[in-house]
Amino acid sequence: MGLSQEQLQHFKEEGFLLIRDALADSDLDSVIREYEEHIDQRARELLDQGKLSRLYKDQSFERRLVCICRENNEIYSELDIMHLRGKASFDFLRNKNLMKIVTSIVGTEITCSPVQHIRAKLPVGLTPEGADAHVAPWHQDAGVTWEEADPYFILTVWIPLTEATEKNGFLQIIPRVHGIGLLAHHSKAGVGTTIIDEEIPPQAMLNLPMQKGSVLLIHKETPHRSTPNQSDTVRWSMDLRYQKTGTPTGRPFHPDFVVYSQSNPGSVLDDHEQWRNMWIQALENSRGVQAHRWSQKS
Ligand SMILES: O=C(O)CCC(=O)C(=O)O
Ligand SMILES: [Fe+2]
Repeated sequence: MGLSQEQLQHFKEEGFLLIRDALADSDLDSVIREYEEHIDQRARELLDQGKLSRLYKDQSFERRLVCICRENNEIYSELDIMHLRGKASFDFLRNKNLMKIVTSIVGTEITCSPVQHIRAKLPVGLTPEGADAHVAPWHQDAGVTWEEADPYFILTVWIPLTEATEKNGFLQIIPRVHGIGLLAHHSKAGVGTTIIDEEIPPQAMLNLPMQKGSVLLIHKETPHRSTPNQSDTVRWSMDLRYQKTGTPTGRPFHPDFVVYSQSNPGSVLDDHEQWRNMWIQALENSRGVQAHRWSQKS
């Protein structure tokens, strides 16, 4: 089912919409399985290379990566969507239940932005180099693209694969301030792209704990951040972005593609191999490109 008038109104007024039970396990489990299989295969390789003492096979999806990374964290950097580039993850980008939601807001001609992530947020202190790209400081998603995308609407869809709580690093947002345009951000060393202190809106923030199956829609001008993971499990999530076909993504050096089209269904990219190759080439050709527009100030 698409969104109700009430839900659309909520998104319009609040700059976000949390939809509980939007997805079933059957929508998400193939992605989870893909990640479990990769982690299993890599754990075997690390064991063979003498870099891991045991496989931790009895551990859950939320826990196994933590056990492995405590001994050796080289798997961690391979896990984001553009690095693993798995078929189940690619197929999920045009998942039917997801598309019903996205068409309600974006319309029936939809491009999938390359600003897309699968995040295995590890407990504090376990990530390579001690910094964590998955702990996001206050920002608007409008602030992490190039200027070319500024005039256009882009929908962020945030999807937990396991529960997201205050303890393991959930999202916090400042609702009802979208419409203010793009706030000044800067790139802060060791923190990432963030709204400058003086521009952080004074309005109250909202905590958004979420269960597997829920979907969060965020307007690109809605400020949000995510908290560090203080638990002993992984906070697994996906964040995807969709926009009207023909509008620039703000990441011209990374691959976008048509994910839904009523007028020209044949234009939808459903060839996993092609998507995979597009990412491989783009990552190769875009080395050194500054993905965010803000340069480092402090
Ligand atoms: O998943 C997180 O912790 C941060 C996500 C975020 O900022 C986003 O999805 O736009
Ligand atoms: Fe964000």
